[in-house]
Amino acid sequence: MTREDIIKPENLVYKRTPVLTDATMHYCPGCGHGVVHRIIAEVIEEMGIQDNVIGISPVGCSVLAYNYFDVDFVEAAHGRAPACASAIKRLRPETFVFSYQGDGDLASIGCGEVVHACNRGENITMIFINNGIYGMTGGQMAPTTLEGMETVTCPYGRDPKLMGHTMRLTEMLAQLPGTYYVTRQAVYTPAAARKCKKAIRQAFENQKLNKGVSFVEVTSNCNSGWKMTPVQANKWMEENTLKYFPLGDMKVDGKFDPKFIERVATFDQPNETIFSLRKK
Ligand SMILES: Cc1ncc(C[n+]2csc(CCOP(=O)(O)OP(=O)(O)O)c2C)c(N)n1
Ligand code: SF4
Ligand SMILES: [Mg+2]
Repeated sequence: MTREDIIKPENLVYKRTPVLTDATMHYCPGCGHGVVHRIIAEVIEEMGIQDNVIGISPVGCSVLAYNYFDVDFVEAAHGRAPACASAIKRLRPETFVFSYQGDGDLASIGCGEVVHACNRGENITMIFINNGIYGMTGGQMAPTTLEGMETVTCPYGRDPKLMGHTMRLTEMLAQLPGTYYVTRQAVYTPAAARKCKKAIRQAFENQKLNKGVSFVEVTSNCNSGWKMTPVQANKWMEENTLKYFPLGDMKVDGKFDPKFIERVATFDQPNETIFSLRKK
């Protein structure tokens, strides 16, 4: 096949979705944020709702998300995206509203906001990027940092006696009656990204039903904060993070997944939470 044949429109196998702008993303190579942005944009394009979507961007590495999506956007103060999203959806119920937050934003400073928005059962889509660290500010410990994991604020590894346990916030939210769909996905392989896209599509489609929050956690890496190459970070995530934050649905159509119920029943076994990630 010649170059001319390859570039014919009928042979096109990949194109950039028009829901992403031409702005160059500032994310580190290998970071999950860019992949998730693309997935969300593709879902918006495929659902034909570009003119009827309002996104809420957080404070964190994805603070500039509003520059990358060609849809209406509001920037919320740190942790406040669920409150902003709730108000916007109530005022404009005909729009598809989604919040986008990191783990420092959602699980730390915004922990109260997200719990109450989920408890109220707001009819919105929430996207939660859990990379186990505060990426933007230089790699401080987040509630989701694994036990034993080193960060700049726990350089000897997170000690649960001093710093609390690694928080599985998504599992907590699934138990609130206001959540209708709760799932944990990842984007570290093409297969995982495809599954994640299905979940994000579902989370947007659910807004048509007006049944409550659709919450998608995407377990991701922060290769810069973790001081690893992108390949090392994805391997590390698979070997460590996914053991504590396993992928899969927790709640679908307002009902618990049986595997999720089994898993939650083991949470009182303290040994399950002990990791030995220290490098020494
Ligand atoms: C009220 C307030 N407190 C603290 C900060 C500083 N700050 C900016 S981003 C951030 C953490 C971001 O981490 P995360 O939400 O996990 O996003 P990531 O960069 O990892 O994607 C913090 C603490 C701020 N901007 N505003
Ligand atoms: S610092 Fe971490 S979260 Fe931020 S863009 Fe880089 S890899 Fe992604
Ligand atoms: Mg983070």
